[in-house]
Amino acid sequence: MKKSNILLIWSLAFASLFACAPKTEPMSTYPIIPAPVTITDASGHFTINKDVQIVLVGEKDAAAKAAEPLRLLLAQAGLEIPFGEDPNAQDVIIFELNPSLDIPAEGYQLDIEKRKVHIKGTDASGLYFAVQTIRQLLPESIEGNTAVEKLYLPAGSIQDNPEYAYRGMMLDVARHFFSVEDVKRVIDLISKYKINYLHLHLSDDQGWRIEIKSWPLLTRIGSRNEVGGGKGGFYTQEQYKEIVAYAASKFITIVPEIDMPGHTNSALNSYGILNPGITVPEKTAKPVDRGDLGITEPDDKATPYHTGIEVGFSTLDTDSPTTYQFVDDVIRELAEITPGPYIHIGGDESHVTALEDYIPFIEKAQAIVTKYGKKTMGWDEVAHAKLLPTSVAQFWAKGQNARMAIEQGSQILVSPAVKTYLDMQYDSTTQIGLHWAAYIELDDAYNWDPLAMDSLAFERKSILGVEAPLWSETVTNLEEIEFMTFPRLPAIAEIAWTPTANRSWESFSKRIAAHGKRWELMGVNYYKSPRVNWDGEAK
Ligand code: TNX
Repeated sequence: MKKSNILLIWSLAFASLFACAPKTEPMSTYPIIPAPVTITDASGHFTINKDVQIVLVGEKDAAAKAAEPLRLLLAQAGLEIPFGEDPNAQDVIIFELNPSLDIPAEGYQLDIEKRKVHIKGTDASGLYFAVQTIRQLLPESIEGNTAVEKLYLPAGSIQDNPEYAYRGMMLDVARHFFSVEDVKRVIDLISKYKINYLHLHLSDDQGWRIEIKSWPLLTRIGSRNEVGGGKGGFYTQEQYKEIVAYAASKFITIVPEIDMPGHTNSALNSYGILNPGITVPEKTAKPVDRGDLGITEPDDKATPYHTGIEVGFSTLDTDSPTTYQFVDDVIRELAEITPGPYIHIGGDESHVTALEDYIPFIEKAQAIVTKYGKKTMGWDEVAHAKLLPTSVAQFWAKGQNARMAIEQGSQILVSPAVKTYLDMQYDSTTQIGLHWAAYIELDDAYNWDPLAMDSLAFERKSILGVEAPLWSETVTNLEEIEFMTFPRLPAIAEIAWTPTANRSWESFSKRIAAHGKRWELMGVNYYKSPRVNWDGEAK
C-alpha cells in the first residue's frame, strides 16, 4: 500500500473517532442559569438515543408532570423516548418523587452516570426544575427543533434548591393589553429560569382586563382602551383559567392583581357610582361612547378614558358601601378562578385618597381576600395599614414601608424599581422604556443582594422572594416584552434562586452569552448588552 493511502486511512479513522466523540467537558463548565448550589464532575457521559426509557418511581402521577416536559423536549429533537417500568434497567432516566427524601422544597438531586440518569425530589416542582437544568446541559440545537440521532449529557451530580420560595415576574396587561398567546410565550420563556410566580397586573387607569360577571360593564366599557387610545382588550374567565392552567403545567402560579383604591379609572369609566368625584387629566381624556355599546342609561359620574401615563389621580369612593360590595364581588370571582395562594390588591400611588381613608380601605380589602381563602399582597404603601402576618408587602420604592411591614410580622417581596423594573431603559439610547427610577444595564440588574437593599439590612426570614415587574406604558407588543425582559430576567432569577456565595458577575456574564445563542434559535428578541461578549465561547 502506498504511504499516502496509509496516511489517508489513518487520518479517516482518527477523524471518525472524533466525529463520534461526544462533548465531554466537565459538567461544572456548562452555562446553567440560575447557577446550581453544588455541581460535582464525573467522567464520561450519558447517551440519549431511542433505546432510552423514562421510569417513574414513588409518587408516579406527580412525577409524570415533570417527566412529560422532558419527553416532549426530546421528541422535539426527534427522539421519541417511551416510558418504561424497570428502574434497575440500563439506559434509563428515572424520575423519583419521594416526600421523605432529604431534599428541600422545589429542590432536586440530579445524578448522571454512563447508563443512568437519576432525578430525585420531594415535590414535582423540584423534578421539573431538574428538567430545566437538563435542558441547559443539552446542546443549543435542542432549542431549534433539529432532529438528531442522539444527545449526550455530561456525567456528574447536581444538588440544587432555591434560596427564595417566590421567584417572580410581573406583566402589566393593563397599560397595553397582551393576548393569551403572548402571555403563554412569556410563561414558556421564564419557566426555563425556574421562575415560579407570574403576577398579572389586571387593572389600571387605562384598562380593566378580567371579566367579572357580576359587574359586566368593567369589560364592556372599562377594557376598551389602553395607553395611546388603542382598543385594549380583556381575558374572559375561561381565558384566564386557560392561562392559569398553562402556567401550572410549567409550575408557575398566577398572582392576579386588581389595583385599588387608586389606579382605578377604568372601573370609574364603567360605573360612576364608584367615583367620589375625580376627574381625568384633561389632555389625556377620551370620551366613552356608551351609545355605541347599546347602553342607553346615562351615567354622569362615569369618567372618560385615560389614554396617558400619568398616575395617582384616581380613587374608588372609600366611603361608599357600594365600593365594598364591588370589591367583595371582584375578589370573590377572582378567588374562584385562582388556585394560587395570593390575590394582589395593589394599593400603590393612591395620591388622591386621604391616608385616613386609605388605611381602612386596605384593611377591608385584606379582610375580603382572607374571607375568600387567599393571602393578600400589596405594594409597599399597604404597610400603613394593619397587615396580617400572612400578608405580603411588595417593596418597590420605600425601604421605610418595607420595614413597617416587617415590624408587623409580614414578609416582603423584593422588587426595588432601581434594580428589578424591567420597564427601565438599559441606557439613554434604549428606544422603549422609562428611566424615572434608573437606567438598568444587565450588570446593574445582577449585582445586588435582596438582603442589603436598604440602609437597614433585612433579615433573611423577612423576605419571601424577588420579583421583576414589567410595566407596559411604553411596551406595546411581544417583541418589546422580550427585549426588556431578556437578558435581565435571568439575572433576577439567579438572584432569587442561587445563594449569594455562588453568584458572580464574571461567571454570569459568560454563561448568559450561551443563552443568547439559544434565544436566537427560539426567535427571542433580546437586548445584546455591551457588557457581555455574546460571541464568546459558550463555556
Ligand atoms: C410606578 S411601581 C408604578 C406603576 C408604573 C411604574 C412605571 C408601582 C407600584 N407603581 O404604576 O407603571 O412606576 O415604571
